[in-house]
Amino acid sequence: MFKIDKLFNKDNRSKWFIYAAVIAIFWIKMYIIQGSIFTLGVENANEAAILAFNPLSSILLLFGIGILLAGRRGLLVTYIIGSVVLYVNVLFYREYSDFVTIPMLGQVANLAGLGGSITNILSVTDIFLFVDVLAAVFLLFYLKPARFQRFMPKRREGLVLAIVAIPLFLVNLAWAETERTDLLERAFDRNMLVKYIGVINFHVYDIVLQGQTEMKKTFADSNELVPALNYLNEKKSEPNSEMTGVAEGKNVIALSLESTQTFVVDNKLNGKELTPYFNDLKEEGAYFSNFYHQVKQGRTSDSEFMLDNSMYGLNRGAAFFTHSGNEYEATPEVLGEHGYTSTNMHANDKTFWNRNVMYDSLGYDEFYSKEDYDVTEEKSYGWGYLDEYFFMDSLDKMENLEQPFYNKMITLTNHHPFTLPEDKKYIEEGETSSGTLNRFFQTIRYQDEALKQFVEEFKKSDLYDDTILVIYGDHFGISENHQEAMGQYLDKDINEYEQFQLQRVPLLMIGEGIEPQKNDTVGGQIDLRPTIMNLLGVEDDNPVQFGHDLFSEDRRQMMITRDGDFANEEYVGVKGMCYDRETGEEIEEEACKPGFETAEEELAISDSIIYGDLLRYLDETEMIEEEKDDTSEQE
Ligand code: GP9
Ligand code: MN
Repeated sequence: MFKIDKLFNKDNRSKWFIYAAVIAIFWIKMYIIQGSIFTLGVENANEAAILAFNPLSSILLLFGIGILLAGRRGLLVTYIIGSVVLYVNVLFYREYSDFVTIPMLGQVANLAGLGGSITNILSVTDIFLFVDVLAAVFLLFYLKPARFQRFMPKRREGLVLAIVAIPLFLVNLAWAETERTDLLERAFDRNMLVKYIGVINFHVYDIVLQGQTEMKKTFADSNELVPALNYLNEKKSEPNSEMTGVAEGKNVIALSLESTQTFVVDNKLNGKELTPYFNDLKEEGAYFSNFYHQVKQGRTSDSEFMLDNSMYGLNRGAAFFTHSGNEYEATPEVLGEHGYTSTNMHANDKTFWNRNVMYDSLGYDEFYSKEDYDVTEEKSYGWGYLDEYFFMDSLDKMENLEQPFYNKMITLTNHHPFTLPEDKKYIEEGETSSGTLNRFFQTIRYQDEALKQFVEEFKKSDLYDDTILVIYGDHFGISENHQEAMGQYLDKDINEYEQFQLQRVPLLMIGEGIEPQKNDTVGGQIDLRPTIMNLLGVEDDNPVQFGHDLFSEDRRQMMITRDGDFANEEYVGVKGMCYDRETGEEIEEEACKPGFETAEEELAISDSIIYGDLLRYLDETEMIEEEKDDTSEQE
């Protein structure tokens, strides 16, 4: 029978005391590291409390496993391992402002090879991070006080600790979700994850994620690429030959406008245009009015993924995070073979969306992130560096790039929650029932002003004649939670069809050889790569692309969303319903059946490539297929 007296008898009392002390010391150490060595951007008291609480579950898990496996010795070993893991992260953070992930372990090895600069990231005070470990070793092996000699944790106590860690972690997670919904699924940023679940739990999460990815990869084989290649071959369309090479050898700027939807173009608030500059600018190039974003949880990063790969992002999580270790044959790589330099410019933390890692996988030469911009408090607001300064600095950087270049630029200010300093509000707030939408009008107007400054300066620079500018919206800014307010602004009921049409984002291409035109073809971000490559006249021999040149006359007019909805020339299919694309009238579901089927098939094929990391088999598969073709021709 369970005896409560026994549990708290003298021996056990001192045992519980030691347990509590060991856990508390490690907890304090982690708290200090997370709070004062890492800069995690704690924004309010709730976040500070989460940060203080999050070490606990991981400590219990770690020590619990140690004790379960090897009793007292196990506790000591896991204490040391935990301390070393924390310290490796400290060093890594000082060098890279990032946390270690499994795919990045190679970089940890680099740390050791830093030679002279290793001294820059070591600090004398780091010794304090090991005072506890030294004290424990001293106590256990030198002083050997009787009380410690009697401290013999039982293995089943380890099991209890590890089990208790689980509900504690769930509490931690639920608490974190009060700040960020779908934290683990969306995994925006490692800094953010560590802020909410702590650095050790983050490693557990990373290991699980990596395990899942590896499993899927391991079970994939090269044969799986064949149906994908056949499908893509069947759907292939010829690009517009008149546009082939009109921008040969030119620089490309792909400019991603944050949260910019097509409904703002040529639209007004209280008689004032929301995007006066863009409205005029679009008359100078090819403007696409039925161009949709196709992103899911990876948001901006999904749009980048599609731009550079012409493959769909994933339905869950961001491929930038989950599949940064895959083999790709992306735009930067292909253009690199044609003498292009590829760069990214985005004045946010480089770890956001795992960009620092993914850009390497995609073959970019350089990433200019927050640390490369002159980010000061006066020039920042909300999400950070204000667009006008971002543009100005970026132009300077661009002027020094080796040409020809392919440069992606990503704006930031027009991001939820859409706030601005007073003196940057060039129009009044809206008056709908949604504060978010009301403020969005102002940030959109601000972005347009920043764009004006940039393009006008850019036109004066030497670069202008040698560059094509591709401006596109990355995704929606106003979610369906604001339908009612949107209805008030647009003066119509927002049903499923209207909501779908609100997912259109502007696309404008400007440059010599691109005739000004309004193009109504139905397309999406997946089509950007083949369109750009055709303009440059670059033979892009990666057959694994789902997009079709937007200028092509005989292209398949079809845009598929990550939810399996679609728009084609005639219909819009949303959540099983079918609408006439132009009138918005609801029609027989039957009419959309083929569209839904294609959407499902295409997404599944794209997923199979990413989950199976199938591009690694591309060369070998193509060779086998060619040989087969040759032999069948001879027969
Ligand atoms: C952050 C920026 C915005 O770097 O790309 O990200 P989002 O939330 O729009 O995906
Ligand atoms: Mn975005």
